Amino acid sequence: MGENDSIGAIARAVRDACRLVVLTGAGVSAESGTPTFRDAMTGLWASFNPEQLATPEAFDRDPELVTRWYDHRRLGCMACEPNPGHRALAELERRVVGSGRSFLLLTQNVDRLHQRAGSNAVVELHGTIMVWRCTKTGREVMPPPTPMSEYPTRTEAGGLLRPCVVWFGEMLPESALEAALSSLGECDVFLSVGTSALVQPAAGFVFEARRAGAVTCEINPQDTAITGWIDHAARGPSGRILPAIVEAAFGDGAAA
Ligand code: BV8
Repeated sequence: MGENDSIGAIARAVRDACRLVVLTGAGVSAESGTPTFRDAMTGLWASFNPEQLATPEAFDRDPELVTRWYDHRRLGCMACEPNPGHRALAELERRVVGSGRSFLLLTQNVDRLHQRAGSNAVVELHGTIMVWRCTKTGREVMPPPTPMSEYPTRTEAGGLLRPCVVWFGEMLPESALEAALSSLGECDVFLSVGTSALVQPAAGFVFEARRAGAVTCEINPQDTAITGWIDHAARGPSGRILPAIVEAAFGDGAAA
């Protein structure tokens, strides 16, 4: 199936969907230049394995290093802008919800670019790098767009500030997982965008969607761990493919 055929098939699916669930990963932010999970390992971070930094044990072992890494990524995300892929997903939500159908965007990303692009129905499966909390009281703060004053950052309560992200080995927020699983259990179209589908439990969401009888679609420049369970795969960057899908589904030349 050529790229245009896949775009047409996915456009017809999302146009006719009654309950559309979208899952995104770091790839949807790649064209925004956000220091993704692995890119953030360039330069100063080249000698560290991300999975060794994104764990509670790493923070306990070296809070200064982990705080520096997350503050570096936080400021990097703030300096980036949503790309046409983020904006197309916000338009898709408006179109689906505007015609009385249900839409939910499940993101593994922590950069809040979906919200900055205008998406409202967003579930942050892995939390966000923009909010930090005290390790002692759990009190949350949104640090300003300037580097932290000290590494690690002590709180008045005598704890340390940590990012409100889900580290490897930590449970996902119960409300987020509940919202995701209940929407997957009744969706009729599932669209995976920009994820390698290697991180659990999000990697298993395609199976929940298939169990519900959904049509499954994927947008990614390359095959992923779930491509074998995908009905329609469009190969290319989401910043180009997503706007083409929304145009084909709802534009003047809407998919027949
Ligand atoms: C949990 C926040 C209970 C932090 C992140 C079952 C089996 C095996 C392992 C496990 C399991 N259950 C749990 C685990 C352990 C672990 C896990 O999955 N490990 C993996 C490595 C095997 N999971 C957990 O610990 C989860 N907790 O399940 O609790 C439990 C715990 C322990 C044991 C049992 C049960 C918590 C996981 C959350 C981790 N936190 N983020 C931070 O950001 O620092 S995950 C982190 O990785 C990011 O969220 C990021 O999203 C994710 C990486 O995945 P992707 O988003 O897919 O990004 P990736 O770079 O891999 O791929 C990008 C894709 O984009 C590629 O396909 C590329 O081709 C494509 N792309 C590139 N350019 C573009 C593009 N696509 C479109 N357009 C483009 N332009």
